Amino acid sequence: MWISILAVLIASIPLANIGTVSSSTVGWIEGTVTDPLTGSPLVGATVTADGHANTTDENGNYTIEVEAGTYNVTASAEGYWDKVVKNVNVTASITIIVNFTLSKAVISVDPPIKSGSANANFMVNVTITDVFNLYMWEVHISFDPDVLECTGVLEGPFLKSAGSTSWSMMQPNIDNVAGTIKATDFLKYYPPQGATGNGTLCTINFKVEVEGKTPLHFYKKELWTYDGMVLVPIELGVEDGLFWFPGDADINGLADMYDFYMWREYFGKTTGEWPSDVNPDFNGDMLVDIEDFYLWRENFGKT
Ligand SMILES: [Ca+2]
Ligand SMILES: [Ca+2]
Repeated sequence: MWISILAVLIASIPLANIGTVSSSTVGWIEGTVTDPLTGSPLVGATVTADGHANTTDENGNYTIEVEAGTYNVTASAEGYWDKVVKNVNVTASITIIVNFTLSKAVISVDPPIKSGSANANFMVNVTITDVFNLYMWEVHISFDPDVLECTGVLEGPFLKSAGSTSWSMMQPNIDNVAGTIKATDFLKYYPPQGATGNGTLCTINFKVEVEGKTPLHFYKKELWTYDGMVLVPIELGVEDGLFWFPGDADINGLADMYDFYMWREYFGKTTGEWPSDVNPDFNGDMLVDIEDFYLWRENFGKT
């Protein structure tokens, strides 16, 4: 199912090039590199074909001259994930078109850091940003089952904004012994457009077993778009989440006075109003208040 990329390989003979052929063994790879979300050409993107490289012009176009043969062609641009088209077959005197749309999608846990006291319940979202035409996703997340118990996974609004989904027939697999959550969802009837932009794929509910630390780690994350024939993987970045012991607002491994200062700085604030790499909300109720101070005091000196 991954060979769909052949769909974008359209061979053509450019008449303009015929007069310039210096060797009958030379052919060309050319195409455009664009941002799928805006449709804009990417200027100055680098395209390489096994050592031969060129950059895109102001219209996002590139040409690479190579000896006839088979090449892996890679496009890269700052702020985007590299994309590789494998086994591009170049024939002498022929131009083969390889167009790229580059992804900058990132999957993450939101909020990225949570803490909570024993028996507290909290939820985190699995969110996606900057995705284009999403049709299917699958994520596997691991956690320490001594620290957390997963009590449920709910479908988010993002994918179903594009059409009917498979969620009700593909129940998430939750294993509180191994500490794993496996969830997947796809657009059942392949509508003309998938889901584009930013949104929540699913919401995960946890119960705190004991105050402790565990990453919420994506050990598998795959997104697919649909090219009219088959599903095609979308390149993406990933940001794991973190469950952390209460009292350590600056996440340096120790609950001390600096964490109190941070708690005081964000007192009265709600989730989103403090930086994503700190956590002054020790009980995980999305608000920094006096309850969090009591937890800090209780945990003072802990590592
Ligand atoms: Ca600290
Ligand atoms: Ca709180």
